[in-house]
Amino acid sequence: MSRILYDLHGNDNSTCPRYLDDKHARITVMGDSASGKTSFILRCVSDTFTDLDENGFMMEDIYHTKINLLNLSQDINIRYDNNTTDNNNNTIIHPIEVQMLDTAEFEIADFSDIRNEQILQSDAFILCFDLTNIESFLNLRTYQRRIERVRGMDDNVPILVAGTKSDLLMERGVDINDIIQSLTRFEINYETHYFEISSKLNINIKNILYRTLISIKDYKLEQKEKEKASLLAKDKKLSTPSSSSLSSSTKHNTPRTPSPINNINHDSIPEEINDEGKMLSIDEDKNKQRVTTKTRDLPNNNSNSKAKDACCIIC
Ligand SMILES: Nc1nc2c(ncn2[C@@H]2O[C@H](COP(=O)(O)OP(=O)(O)OP(=O)(O)O)[C@@H](O)[C@H]2O)c(=O)[nH]1
Ligand SMILES: [Mg+2]
Repeated sequence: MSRILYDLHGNDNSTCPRYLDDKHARITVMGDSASGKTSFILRCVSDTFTDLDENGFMMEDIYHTKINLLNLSQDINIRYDNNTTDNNNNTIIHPIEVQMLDTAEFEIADFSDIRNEQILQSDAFILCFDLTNIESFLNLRTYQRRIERVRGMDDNVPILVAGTKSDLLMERGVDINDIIQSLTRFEINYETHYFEISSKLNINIKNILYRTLISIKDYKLEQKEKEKASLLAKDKKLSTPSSSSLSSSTKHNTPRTPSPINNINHDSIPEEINDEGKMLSIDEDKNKQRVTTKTRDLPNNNSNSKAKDACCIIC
């Protein structure tokens, strides 16, 4: 399998902690096969819907788009409170470069490094299930557990849930009360982090995208505050009388506390999932599926810019 990871940006900010990068957002879309992931992403980035055939299956892609949060909020009639201002107190609204990773369905035993790396590099996750397919709903917890195991239980990385194909009203197979109950159990806020969407009819697509980007903003802010607090605490400790013998240069050379994001011990990721408490039945003996990867050009793009410079109607 070829590597498919989020793009690094210019000026080699790959070493920059994710919480300092407020111009880019990386969203990983997960869910069972045929749960509507690719259709959702294509609606987000190019405002199109194509009835995808089997050729669309099992491909992992990264799609790019630019989104202006203010425009997006106006489209869905939500007041956008932007607290980012320049020196003259003017509001700064820069478009956010959004990357959306379309993952292939993964097996419960798939602990490949590449998958873990994808999870670590993400700023948010959207878990898709098909409202007409109960199994895809029951499998949601698997994806959430995988994220928790790789990123740690105390990482509040945004996880949103999309119930897809909401236009297929007559075929709906998942009860709303079951959804509320399960999400509450998984500590996912049903009111703010759950959306019933239709990529076909373009229902709630902008709403879930907006909520995801706002959640990313809040999450990065929270990370920044945590980092600041930890540095202050360190400084305070160093300036106590017991440490007065330290020279000032020693203090300034104090290494930065590693970001919680970068401070994950890969060795601590267990070899297998213990699924106590999971509400789903998964065939653990299924053969691991091969994942193929490919970068797919978006419709309406310049010939050599691929998905990268796509600018959707949302901008
Ligand atoms: N009616 C309806 N059909 C949809 C919608 N979204 C996706 N579909 C159809 O559902 C099927 C699966 O959609 P995909 O977007 O390919 O699903 P996927 O999750 O990317 O599937 P894999 O790539 O196999 O993991 C396709 O036939 C889509 O046309 C929707 O909102 N409404
Ligand atoms: Mg797909």
